[in-house]
Amino acid sequence: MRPAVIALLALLRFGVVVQGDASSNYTAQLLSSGTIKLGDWQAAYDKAYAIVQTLNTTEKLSIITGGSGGNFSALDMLDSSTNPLTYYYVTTWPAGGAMAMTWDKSAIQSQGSALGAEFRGKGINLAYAPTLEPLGRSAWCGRIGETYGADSYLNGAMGGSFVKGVSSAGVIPSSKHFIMNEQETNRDGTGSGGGGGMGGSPSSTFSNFTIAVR
Ligand SMILES: *[C@@H]1O[C@H](CO)[C@@H](O)[C@H](O)[C@H]1NC(C)=O
Ligand SMILES: *[C@@H]1O[C@H](CO)[C@@H](O)[C@H](O)[C@H]1NC(C)=O
Ligand SMILES: *[C@@H]1O[C@H](CO)[C@@H](O)[C@H](O)[C@H]1NC(C)=O
Ligand SMILES: CC(=O)N[C@H]1CO[C@H](CO)[C@@H](O)[C@@H]1O
Repeated sequence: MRPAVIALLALLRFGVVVQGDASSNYTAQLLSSGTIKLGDWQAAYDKAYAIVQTLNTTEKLSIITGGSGGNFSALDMLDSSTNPLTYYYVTTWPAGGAMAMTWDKSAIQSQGSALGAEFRGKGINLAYAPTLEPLGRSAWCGRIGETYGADSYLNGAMGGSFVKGVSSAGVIPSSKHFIMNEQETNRDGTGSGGGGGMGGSPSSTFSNFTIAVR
């Protein structure tokens, strides 16, 4: 998800809290007081702040309940990393495992851009892609081929290229799955759709995924 979108949603949620509780100004304490440095997120915060100033209460409520408001279009999300799921007449792109074997980051970025264009063409602005987990720490996991392989650095490098491609098409990439989602056992029982298995990934999995986020 783009930083500006996350900042906007956070701002709206905290903003609603502030109005209900004047004794604690969360906006000032957490974000705009200068106490906490936002770093790379400062520009996103400023953009989100500017948009929120243009919204009335009805529009704010619409956005935090999943709708549109002002110039902000509601998030319309859909799987997957290889095609806009459930649509006919769209391309089915090669899976991550096959793409990783090319060792070609620019090919993966082009794939991300082309996939993003197909999502965009369907009016979808957030794609559940790329797939970086499971890494295959559990041999029982059935969907390792969707990722770029069992190496977290490789997944970070390839996933990062894919993210750039999807973003360039004007679609928000949402890397998946949950961190340490390494097995499918009882997956459907979680109701989350993202899988709840905790396979015990080493910390390097997490640290190296930050490459894709950056
Ligand atoms: C909260 O902080 C903002 C930004 O500093 C300020 O504009 C607003 O008046 C404050 N609200 C309250 C209830 O103190
Ligand atoms: C908020 O803005 C929307 C769209 O501009 C408008 O339709 C609506 O009437 C406004 N609501 C209020 C409470 O002012
Ligand atoms: C909303 O979008 C319109 C059309 O692109 C633009 O003219 C206007 O400045 C935008 N408003 C805000 C608050 O961004
Ligand atoms: C490129 C990068 O960030 N590599 C890191 C991957 O994770 C290991 C273990 O945490 C780090 O030592 C590497 O620096």
